[in-house]
Amino acid sequence: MAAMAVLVMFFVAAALAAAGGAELVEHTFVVSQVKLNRLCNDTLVTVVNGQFPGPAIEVNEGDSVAVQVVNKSPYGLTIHWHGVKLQLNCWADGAGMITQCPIQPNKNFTYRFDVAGQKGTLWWHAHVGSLRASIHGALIIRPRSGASSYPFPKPDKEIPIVIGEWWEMDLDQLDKNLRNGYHLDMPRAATINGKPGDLYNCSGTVKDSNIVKVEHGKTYLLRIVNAALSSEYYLKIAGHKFTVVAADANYVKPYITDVIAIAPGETVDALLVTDAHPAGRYYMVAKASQSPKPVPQIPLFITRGIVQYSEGPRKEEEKALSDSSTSSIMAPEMPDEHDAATSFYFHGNLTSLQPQPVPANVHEHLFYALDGGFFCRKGESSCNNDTNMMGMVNNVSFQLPTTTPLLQAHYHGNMSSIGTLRELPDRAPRMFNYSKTLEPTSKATSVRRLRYNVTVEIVFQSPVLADTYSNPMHLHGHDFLVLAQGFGQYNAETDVATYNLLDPPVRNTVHVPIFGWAAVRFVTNNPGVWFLHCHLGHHSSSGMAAAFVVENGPTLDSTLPPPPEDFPSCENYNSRVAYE
Ligand SMILES: *[C@@H]1O[C@H](CO)[C@@H](O)[C@H](O)[C@H]1NC(C)=O
Ligand SMILES: *[C@@H]1O[C@H](CO)[C@@H](O)[C@H](O)[C@H]1NC(C)=O
Ligand SMILES: *[C@@H]1O[C@H](CO)[C@@H](O)[C@H](O)[C@H]1NC(C)=O
Ligand SMILES: *[C@@H]1O[C@H](CO)[C@@H](O)[C@H](O)[C@H]1NC(C)=O
Ligand SMILES: *[C@@H]1O[C@H](CO)[C@@H](O)[C@H](O)[C@H]1NC(C)=O
Ligand SMILES: *[C@@H]1O[C@H](CO)[C@@H](O)[C@H](O)[C@H]1NC(C)=O
Ligand SMILES: *[C@@H]1O[C@H](CO)[C@@H](O)[C@H](O)[C@H]1NC(C)=O
Ligand SMILES: *[C@@H]1O[C@H](CO)[C@@H](O)[C@H](O)[C@H]1NC(C)=O
Ligand SMILES: *[C@@H]1O[C@H](CO)[C@@H](O)[C@H](O)[C@H]1NC(C)=O
Ligand SMILES: [Cu+2]
Repeated sequence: MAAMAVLVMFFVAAALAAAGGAELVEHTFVVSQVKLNRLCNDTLVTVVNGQFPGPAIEVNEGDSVAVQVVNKSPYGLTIHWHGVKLQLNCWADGAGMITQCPIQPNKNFTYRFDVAGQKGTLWWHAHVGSLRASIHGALIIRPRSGASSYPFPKPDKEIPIVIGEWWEMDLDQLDKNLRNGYHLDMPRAATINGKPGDLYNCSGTVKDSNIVKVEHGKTYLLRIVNAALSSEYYLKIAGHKFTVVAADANYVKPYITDVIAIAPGETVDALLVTDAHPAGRYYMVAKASQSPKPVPQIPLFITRGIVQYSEGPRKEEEKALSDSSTSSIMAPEMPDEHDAATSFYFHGNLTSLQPQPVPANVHEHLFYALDGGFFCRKGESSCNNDTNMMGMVNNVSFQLPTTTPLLQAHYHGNMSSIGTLRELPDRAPRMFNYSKTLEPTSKATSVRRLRYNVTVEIVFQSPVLADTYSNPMHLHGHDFLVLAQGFGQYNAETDVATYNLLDPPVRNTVHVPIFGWAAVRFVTNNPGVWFLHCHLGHHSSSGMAAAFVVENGPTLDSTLPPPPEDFPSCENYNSRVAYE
């Protein structure tokens, strides 16, 4: 009888698995400091499970995820599930001092969340200070019914491509510097899947490159993440084209291109058909873009790996090649690092695979000017200085609360206990016009309250005159419909006519072009406190950010439940003063 029951149970379980029943995907992330060798140097880095990048989380849509984060590092930390919608689960968002106090050294916490209504590539990363530069990995969401239901040719293999940076400096110190307006720290190298590639000094060999092994005549799905702090990248593979099929875990109409533009926080899924000469070897190159002169130039960051056909050079040859000769490898011609148009057009060419239900009735019109201003430190007389430059939105430079996370204060109805709180204005006091001189700004924990189930339109404006970057603006807990983008100053009268109200791309990170603007809409369907910030490290850490407080709706299923019982305690916690 018991044996029978076990047998029945077994068949039930097997049937569920075959039908693709939702599963619990479990991981343990041990965060610790290890020495990793890059650029001929052993460097102490803070990573998950000893790996850089960290492990990929792979789920089927509808699965639940439980990640136990065991903090063996000397830093307080949180992990954020970048782009996961976390419906009614803001507590799991892992935004340091927005949703939770950091998990303290020698403590652990298990994040629990469901992945529903999204398919493609997302990622996870630390969300305290600048630790995400080394603490990150891919989060891969396949359709419930398997790879055969992709709306594009079934790939023979899937390959994560994580673009990142190799920092030799202490990332905690880096964040302190950024929060103080000091923006000159730079990574030592750019990386693909953690490898700097053969262009870097004290490297120069193929073994330091990410090698993608392929067979001729196959289709590969590249799951590309920009996990870098400092730069947007152009990605190319010599002799090959990409077909972009998804961005930020939302399908797009297949778009064929030989170059992918990807800003920090963005993800792109692209098919690669291996139809080049099988005896060849091809560089995969990621090149950072940067602001035009006269903005002070950063070093040029280029990392490259190799796409290697199985029919290509064999073992004996490989050894010789790894020693020196890379001349036989075909290199792509890259866009200029100042080329902003290629990125603009790449983003402009993405449309949703399916028509989108774009809400027509906008309840809240917000205009957010993204910019920099200078802030006077205590006791400083002359502070109109590049080294005092802070990121800001509508002339407020965001400051994290120091003792109570915003979500906790909101949940307990005592937001007013956050001494630095301020309501973010809906528009810029006037259009900023920084040509040469910076203007003063102030710091505050700027929030915008939003009722549940309202349609919000935001026009993000980058500065049009000087000292500027493109700004990849990322919203937690919601996806945006990206309706339009343009160069120059947004003009409400004429630019509305360019809105794509049919099939706009759906993204968690909107690329606001350099010298330009972008317009997005979203519906506040997820109560909680959701961080909105630029994903460039030097912008977000120095204050180009704000928080949306989305109120509860009228029903139980539009009400944020209480926090998990084992939620990280804030007891005795006082983050170092945000501005020193
Ligand atoms: C090795 O890394 C340390 C920091 O970890 C740095 O100070 C030093 O300059 C590096 N050495 C080389 C040769 O790059
Ligand atoms: C996680 O924390 C709990 C409570 O402090 C402790 O009992 C447990 O041993 C910890 N687990 C690990 C793997 O550190
Ligand atoms: C590599 O080293 C050479 C010789 O020391 C130097 O001239 C060159 O600038 C270095 N290149 C980089 C990218 O550091
Ligand atoms: C799409 O890309 C092409 C080629 O770069 C460009 O000419 C075109 O303007 C782009 N379309 C949009 C809507 O950005
Ligand atoms: C800016 O500040 C730095 C560091 O405090 C100082 O060395 C520099 O002289 C200042 N520049 C100007 C133009 O005031
Ligand atoms: C906020 O409210 C909660 C619950 O009423 C209370 O425990 C907590 O002490 C309050 N915090 C502050 C900073 O007032
Ligand atoms: C911005 O600066 C330009 C050039 O200095 C000037 O012509 C223009 O009037 C300024 N605009 C505003 C709104 O201040
Ligand atoms: C921005 O804020 C600062 C500090 O409050 C203030 O001095 C400045 O006038 C503001 N700028 C504008 C354009 O309103
Ligand atoms: C949200 O508001 C719309 C009208 O704007 C209404 O049709 C819809 O039922 C509301 N949804 C929820 C979940 O309250
Ligand atoms: Cu920015």
